[in-house]
Amino acid sequence: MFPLPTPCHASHSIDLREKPASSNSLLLQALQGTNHARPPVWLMRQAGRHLASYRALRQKYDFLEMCHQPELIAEVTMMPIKAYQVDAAILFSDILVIPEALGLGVRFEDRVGPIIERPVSSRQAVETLHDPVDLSALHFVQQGIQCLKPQLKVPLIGFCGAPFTVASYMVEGKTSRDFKKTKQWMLSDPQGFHQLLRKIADWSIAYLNMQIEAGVEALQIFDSWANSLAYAQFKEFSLAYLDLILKGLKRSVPVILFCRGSSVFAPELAEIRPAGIGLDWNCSLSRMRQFIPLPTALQGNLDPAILYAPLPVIEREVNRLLDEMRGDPGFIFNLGHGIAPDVSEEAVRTLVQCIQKR
Ligand code: 1CP
Repeated sequence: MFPLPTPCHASHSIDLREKPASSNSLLLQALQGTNHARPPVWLMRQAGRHLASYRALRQKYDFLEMCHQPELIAEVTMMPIKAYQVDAAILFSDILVIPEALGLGVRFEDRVGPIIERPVSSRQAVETLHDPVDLSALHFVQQGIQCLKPQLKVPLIGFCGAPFTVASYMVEGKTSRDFKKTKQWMLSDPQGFHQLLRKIADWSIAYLNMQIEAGVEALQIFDSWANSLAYAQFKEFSLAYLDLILKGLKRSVPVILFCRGSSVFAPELAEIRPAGIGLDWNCSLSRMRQFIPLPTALQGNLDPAILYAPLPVIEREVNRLLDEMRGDPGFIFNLGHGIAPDVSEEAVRTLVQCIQKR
């Protein structure tokens, strides 16, 4: 319907003998706990609606249509790199491409959010979901990564949703406030709910391995709704599957675990030995460091609402966090959650420059 940007023929242009330009990047060093320069900075949801360039492109395409086009994946992923020179790129995609690949019918409605047309609500329904033997329904992601790699000089972070968070959308059919259906199922038929989580974890492992093969240099797993779980529920229904995913990855690519509620669950997350943990803004990062020793990287954790503040306040708060984590070789500057869609680009630029001029 609309003309696509110049098609990319990435598979022809990658020189596999060449070491990636980003192999000694700040991000990858911080993920090994060995960065002695300034901390790297990237921001969750950096490739999204707060960018005017994104909103302009979005006028022409439906969101999922954008996720399906390798050239558009590359174009949007590059937008925050061009706008702010952040130290890492995050793949433009969504955690709900897995339910889509499972055939549940996913669409995104403006001002509503994601809708799953055929939610999953029983053990019988889980049994009909296919195993990840054929990933062709996700090949656009692989092609997007291949398209991006030759243009990128900073590491590319691939991602997926944590099984619990993805399950909550598959069960509720939309964004939920109380996770009533999810919790009712979890509590009344834990074994059936475990089958669902296991199926999503198997898909996530296959999907992340595909991203690794295609060239991502780090991964982040988003457990955006972990904060709805009680402590024991978190261990049984979320952490166990994060562990399964970490153990299922074919090659050792550093993985950052981010969950809302991480200030409560971080010590448990550290036990499964990810390369890094993304912290929400409720905790003090330097205090967290006392419980989570190096080389585990700590990522975060500026309150995303600080981006609404006057520019000098943004600078003050960024400097405060930089001072707090000064000299920590495993610190990655980020927000405690994603950038809100109505934040100004000037605010984001102020934040990034404040870190990069240190
Ligand atoms: O209307 C639009 O233009 C779509 C807005 C949008 C964008 C830009 C959505 C819809 N998803 C994305 C991209 C996206 N999603 C990225 C890549 C870009 C980047 O981070 O820079 C990533 C990593 C995600 C991950 C994602 N999707 C999460 C986990 C992260 C988080 O914020 O907690 C979740 C929960 C989703 C689901 C989702 N996708 C989009 C919406 C509106 C939602 C629902 C959020 C909710 O339920 O509150």
